[in-house]
Amino acid sequence: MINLDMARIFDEIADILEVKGENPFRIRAYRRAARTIETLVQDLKVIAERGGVSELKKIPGVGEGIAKKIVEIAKTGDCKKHRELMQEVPPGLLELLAIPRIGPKTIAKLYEELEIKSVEELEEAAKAHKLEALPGLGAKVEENILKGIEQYRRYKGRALLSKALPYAESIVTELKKLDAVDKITIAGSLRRMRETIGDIDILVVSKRPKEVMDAFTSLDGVEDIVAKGDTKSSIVLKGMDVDLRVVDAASFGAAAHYFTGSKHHNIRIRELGVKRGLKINEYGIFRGDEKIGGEDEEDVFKSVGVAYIPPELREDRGEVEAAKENRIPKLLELSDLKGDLHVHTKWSDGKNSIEEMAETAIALGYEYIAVADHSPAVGIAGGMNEDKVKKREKEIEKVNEKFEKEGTKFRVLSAAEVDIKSDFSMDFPDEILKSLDVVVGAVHTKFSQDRGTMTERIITAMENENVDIIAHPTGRVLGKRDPYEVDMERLMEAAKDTGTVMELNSFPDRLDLNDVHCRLAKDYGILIAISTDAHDATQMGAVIKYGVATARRGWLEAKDVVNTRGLEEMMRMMKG
Ligand code: DGT
Ligand code: CA
Ligand code: CA
Repeated sequence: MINLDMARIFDEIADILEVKGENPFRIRAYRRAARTIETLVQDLKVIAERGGVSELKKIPGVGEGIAKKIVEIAKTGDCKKHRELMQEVPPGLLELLAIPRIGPKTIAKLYEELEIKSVEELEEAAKAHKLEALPGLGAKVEENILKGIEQYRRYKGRALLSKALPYAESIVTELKKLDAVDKITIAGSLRRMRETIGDIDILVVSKRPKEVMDAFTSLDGVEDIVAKGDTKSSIVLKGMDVDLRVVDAASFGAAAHYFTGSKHHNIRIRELGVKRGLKINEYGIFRGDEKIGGEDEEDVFKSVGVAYIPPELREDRGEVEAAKENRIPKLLELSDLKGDLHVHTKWSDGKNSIEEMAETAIALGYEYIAVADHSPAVGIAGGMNEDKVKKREKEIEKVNEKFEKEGTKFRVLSAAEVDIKSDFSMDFPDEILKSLDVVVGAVHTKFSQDRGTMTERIITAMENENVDIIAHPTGRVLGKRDPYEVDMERLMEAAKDTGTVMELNSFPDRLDLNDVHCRLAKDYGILIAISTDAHDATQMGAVIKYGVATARRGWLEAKDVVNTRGLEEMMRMMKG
């Protein structure tokens, strides 16, 4: 049972209570607990076993009732309240909650009146115009529900950062062309660079909002105009919801802060304001009726006496306290990186040759790449046998000689992404591992092993003196595959003990380690390698920014990341 599963149970309880129309305070309590638990680095089960209810209650958002349930789940793997509630509603009904534009009250009504309990039944009823007749619904709602279902199906609620960011950037580019736009910024979760994005938020300063809104609602790719007003409009663009707000120049900073969020971060800042007799909202900073600031975002932080907090940190994970004490880290920048320690070539499942990958890396300003082609066990990925490794070595040497002759300061490191097999052995014998400059160990099979076994499996790999880096340590693929169960704290301890580096895989559907794990790694004093896992040359430059963003969200500084070092220093920091 991992924290995420506990969070899911509390979310489901909240969902059902919501459909049943129960007390909103209770619903909110479950949701709040779920959000906290999701991002908690410590293992809840361990806390429950060690300290019980009293220890659990120290976690923000966890009260007596929820603490008891956590203890129950930790002990039995199950929660009675959850089980009982689940029996009260048909399973499909909860899925309906994930459909945009339809709320729990409507869902409850549709269930009572028409016995609608699945997305399919809802779609059928809406198409047959059965909803129109119900009190309080009507044709417009019906139409909205159908659009909502379509959207839900295509995007299941949240989009990957890598999808939302280019859309948002192109909207900003288009709107910037308008004379009526004085200033424009991305806000919301996208500015915070969360791994998934609910909707895109954009903020504009303009004296002629109508022109801006007209342009916004007629952008290329607009599928629907959900709302159009002078201060706020919402559209659906290529399946994504986009909110645009227009504010006065004098409110821009306050609005940028407010709409960047997160909501919990905002609440913390607002509380600090209240202590100083200030009111802080999206319009500005006020003492009584007098507006004392809000034009620049810095005003907000200054007014409450804290240092500037970069957007990636605004998650109410201790950043406000850190800013108070002037301990905001100097976050990693893309330009700090000097190489990529996990890329593939034609020697396994990559598209490009070693030389092509190297040329691209040089163009990115790197000093080295580690070509980490697959080991044999990963058959579908064209894994290399030992003979191939030796042949590849010759080509690596040739490429390196060429660079040396040219006087290019660049080195291709001979590496492999070696499968950590389910029997805990490595997929190459030690002599091959020893011959490589960098060994990247990774799990590719038997994701279903239990938590203890999976943890031991990876720790055994870390204990091999030839294994330098553990790639994508939880194996998750966002929207496709949940992380396998593993005891992250024990992995971190073992990484520390053995001097093993852990990877932050920059692929936007991996981002593994995630932001919370990166922060944990930093606390443990473990080095992170931010790698791309590029399977073609263009990916190397394209996805690295998502890795850097995730590292920043994990509070990482250049010193916490091994590939910010030059070649010699980086190699000295590796184990084998
Ligand atoms: P998302 O879209 O789900 O990925 O996440 P956000 O953070 O972009 O959330 P969104 O789009 O609902 O709202 C944008 C920002 O507006 C949010 O980060 C903080 C601010 N905000 C929204 N509602 C509230 C609220 O009720 N209270 C406060 N303090 N801020 C709010
Ligand atoms: Ca948003
Ligand atoms: Ca929004």
